[in-house]
Amino acid sequence: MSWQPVPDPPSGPVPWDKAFALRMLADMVRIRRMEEKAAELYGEQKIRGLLHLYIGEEATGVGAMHALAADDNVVATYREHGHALVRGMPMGAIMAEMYGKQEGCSRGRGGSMHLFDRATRLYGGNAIVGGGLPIATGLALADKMQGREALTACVFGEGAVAEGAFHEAMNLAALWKLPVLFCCENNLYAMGTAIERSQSQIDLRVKAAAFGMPALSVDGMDVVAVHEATLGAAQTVRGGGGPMFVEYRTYRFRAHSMFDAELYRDKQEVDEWKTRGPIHTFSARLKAQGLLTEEEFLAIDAQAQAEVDEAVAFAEAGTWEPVDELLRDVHTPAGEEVR
Ligand SMILES: Cc1ncc(C[n+]2csc(CCOP(=O)(O)OP(=O)(O)O)c2C)c(N)n1
Ligand SMILES: [Mg+2]
Repeated sequence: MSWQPVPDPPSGPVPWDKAFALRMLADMVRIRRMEEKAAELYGEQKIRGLLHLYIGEEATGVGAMHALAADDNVVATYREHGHALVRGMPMGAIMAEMYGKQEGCSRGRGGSMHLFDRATRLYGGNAIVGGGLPIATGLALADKMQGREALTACVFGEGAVAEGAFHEAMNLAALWKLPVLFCCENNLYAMGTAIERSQSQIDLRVKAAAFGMPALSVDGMDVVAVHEATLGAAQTVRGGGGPMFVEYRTYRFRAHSMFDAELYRDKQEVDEWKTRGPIHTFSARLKAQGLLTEEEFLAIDAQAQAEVDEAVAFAEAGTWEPVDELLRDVHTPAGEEVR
């Protein structure tokens, strides 16, 4: 169990116009409904392999992804369904990928952990903890050398901070002033290991300071705080200020993956964090401000549910890759023996 006290729920005025506020709310609800359905489909063995849900962490992905430009790159982890959706990948392509169908964004060859989309510049989910950091740093180096304006947002969990790749990527990005926005989603656990059991220094901003990199920490359950902080950080990076590190303090409500008995944390801790749930706390703030009615909330929810139903129908109607195509895209030319 984590020793860290659960902060008060996010509150206070929302400094956005109604259309933008509802867009943010709708995207959080879309992720929630899509993933609840994915969990159900996993139980039915329609989705197989590994599946890591983002439920509880939606404010982080939605707030951060909306702070990026269409031309920016995103590198993520295996917990990336939400980021892909907010970046504009059609829900049907995500669902079909999870099903393993050809209509999926990676032709069904990647599955849940390997969503990839050139059109929205999503350079992958990644199954290797810390694996995305060198990729993001390389993309940013390429952009800098080619004089592109874009930045690369690198999303990773706090578990990656213990990896050598984190330190190597942070060092080079800082040394070469590369346009990388390091987005650390600190949900307090790496599988069953609480952060204080794996890190000698749990103030992660200090890690960035070791590389002379500016850093900030933000409430990852508060979509307003996440968005505003990420906008500011992105502006610094884009302006040639070099990389920045942003820690989002968040929490996952579900198990690490579908195989996890959750013996490492008390139900009471999860329940306490649920009082900070990003969807209901943000909705309450909007209602208090007169920016949202219950009818509008129900309409947003119904629309998300309809999108999920459509995505599932798309995946169901999809095609399995023919067995004789399995060697396609494997480095050895088709027809030659693969050793
Ligand atoms: C290099 C490497 N080591 C170990 C694993 C096994 N593993 C998968 S997820 C995970 C925990 C990562 O936690 P964190 O980075 O905090 O991300 P979260 O799952 O909390 O989003 C581990 C250790 C792996 N996939 N890659
Ligand atoms: Mg974690």
